[in-house]
Amino acid sequence: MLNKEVSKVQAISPLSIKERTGTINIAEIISVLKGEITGLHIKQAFSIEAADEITANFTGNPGLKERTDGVPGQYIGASHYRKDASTYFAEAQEARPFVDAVFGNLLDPVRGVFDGLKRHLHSQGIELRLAQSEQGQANVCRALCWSGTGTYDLEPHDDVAQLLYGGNDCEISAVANNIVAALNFYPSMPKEGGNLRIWSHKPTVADRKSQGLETTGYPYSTAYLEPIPFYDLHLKAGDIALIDGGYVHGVTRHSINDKRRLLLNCFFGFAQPDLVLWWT
Ligand SMILES: O=C(O)CCC(=O)C(=O)O
Ligand SMILES: [Fe+2]
Repeated sequence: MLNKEVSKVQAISPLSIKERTGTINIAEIISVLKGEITGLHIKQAFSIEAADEITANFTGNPGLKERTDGVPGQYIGASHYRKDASTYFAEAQEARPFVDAVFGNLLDPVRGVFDGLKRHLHSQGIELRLAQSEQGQANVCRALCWSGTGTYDLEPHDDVAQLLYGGNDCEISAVANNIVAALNFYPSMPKEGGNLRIWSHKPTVADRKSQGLETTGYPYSTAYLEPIPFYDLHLKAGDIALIDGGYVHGVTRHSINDKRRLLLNCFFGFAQPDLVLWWT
């Protein structure tokens, strides 16, 4: 007999994927924020020289830490996942010099997207800013290497549930009512595997509850995802992926003997009709 938790039919939400080579543009970013594009993959979006320098700066960074929150990986920066606002913002503040050091003397390409989007939204009467609290301000990005040892480097999850963990004292929790855009830059990628897999499913609060993932959105089981179609973004160093983080997504396994899989990640979305917040 089927397990009660996975016996109901998961709603299929169609994916709208766009893949091309070039430079990311503001219209596409807005399309993701509006829910018109689920996954945007820009190939060769930033230079290999910048990618290599970021990778070298990550490897030698004194702020590089092992994650201890149940998600296997190494990181520089702060993750709000499973943290209250004061802990998250204090950690972000502390990690700032190390995040800056990831870019060294480079023009920071993540900051470039932030600045471009900020200018555009400003002209529409919408403010874009880093999320903040009395303890400090979010960083523009965090740098991460996943180290899962099962089927996935990073288990299937959504990026919305985690906004509800810290309660309402955190201003980013309001974004959970809207689209949470996840912006990823890939400075180093293995030859095989490490795909960003997006499932055709955007879990509701009730879906998450049925899986016991109300405030984490991590990890969705193989049984739960089994009937759902998915699409893999095959990423290379220098690529950018921008996805609707409300859809279940994860990272396929890559060989340990291959190159490091390094990403720079951040999230943004509407907290109010005239306010877009950005955090990590
Ligand atoms: O590593 C990736 O490609 C995806 C990262 C991700 O989903 C996350 O940080 O929430
Ligand atoms: Fe994610």
